[in-house]
Amino acid sequence: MTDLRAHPDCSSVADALLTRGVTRRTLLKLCAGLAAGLALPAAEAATIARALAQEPRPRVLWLALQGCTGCTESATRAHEPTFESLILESLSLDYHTTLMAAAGDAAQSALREGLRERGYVLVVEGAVPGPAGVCTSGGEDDTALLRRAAAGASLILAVGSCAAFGGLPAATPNPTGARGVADDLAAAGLPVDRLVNLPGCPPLPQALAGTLVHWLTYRHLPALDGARRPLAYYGTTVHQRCSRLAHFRARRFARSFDDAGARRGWCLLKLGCRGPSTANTCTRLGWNGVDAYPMRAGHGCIGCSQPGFWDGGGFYEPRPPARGGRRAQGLHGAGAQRRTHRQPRRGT
Ligand code: FSX
Ligand code: SF4
Ligand code: F3S
Repeated sequence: MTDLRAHPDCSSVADALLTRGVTRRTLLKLCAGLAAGLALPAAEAATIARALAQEPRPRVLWLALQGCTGCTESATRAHEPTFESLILESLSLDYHTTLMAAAGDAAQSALREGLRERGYVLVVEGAVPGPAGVCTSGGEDDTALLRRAAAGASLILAVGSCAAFGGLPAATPNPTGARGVADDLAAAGLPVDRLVNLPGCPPLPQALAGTLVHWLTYRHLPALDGARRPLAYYGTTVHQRCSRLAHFRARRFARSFDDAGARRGWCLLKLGCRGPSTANTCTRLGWNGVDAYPMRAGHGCIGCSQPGFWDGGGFYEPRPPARGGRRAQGLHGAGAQRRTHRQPRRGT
């Protein structure tokens, strides 16, 4: 794991990347990739490159609430760094309970220091506990800490389905009263206008790196949907670019995971695939730097980025009859965690 602490000699993200061995040529290529991922015109790659070279590295405070740390693992790709992980490591990551070397009083002091000056990026991983005292860090209630930290943030990223919508910790019977950041801030009467949800269990690192870079470049949030997810990454369903889509359209469905149809790459809808109702970018950008996603590996999408994940029913049950639109649905607010998945119109 690369050292994630601030490098005082590197003033910009580009400086930090160059220090880590990324060449200028590669940097420009990668900015083009980020612009494409953000669905921006190709010419915007130069704007992004300029911002990465000129803007000071943003200070990032990363709170780990009720989660499994899979979001951190996915973002940092500890065993094989990607460009996205290098971007994240090139920020000034001032506090991260899992990754920082400091512990105990030194960690608490880093948090205090980080919170002192407003304007940082607050990344939240994991669901927010409901009743006070359910989870604490350094003696402080996690929910109180989140609200205090949110007050001074210029940008709040709820990373992962747990932080965005409650996710696994909010699954029935939800013993900790877990909920997403938006629901918690709204319940406390705090604004959510600086919040972006990046759901997925875990989310794609490209969505995290791209959203951060967008903010660094333009100093405003990317276009969001009603669930505060960036449209660039969550504006379409994984179904719309699935390698099995032609079979879906031809109504060729595998009936078991080891039948001849499954071996020929037929559609997994009848085996419970939730791709048609799941907003995410897995089939567009791919996992692990390659064109990899669950349906390519022979398993249906389990809807890991949707509100209501995990309580939306068994993963291997065919979904209810078709209704709903091309886009996956998603809302933040009290109803989101109970929302189930919808099916597409025929032929989408
Ligand atoms: Fe949740 Fe993050 Fe799933 Fe895990 O901590 S989104 S359980 S991958 O890692 O919060
Ligand atoms: Fe792919 Fe699932 Fe859509 Fe079939 S239903 S095309 S397997 S995403
Ligand atoms: Fe999750 Fe479905 Fe992508 S299960 S990883 S949203 S294909």
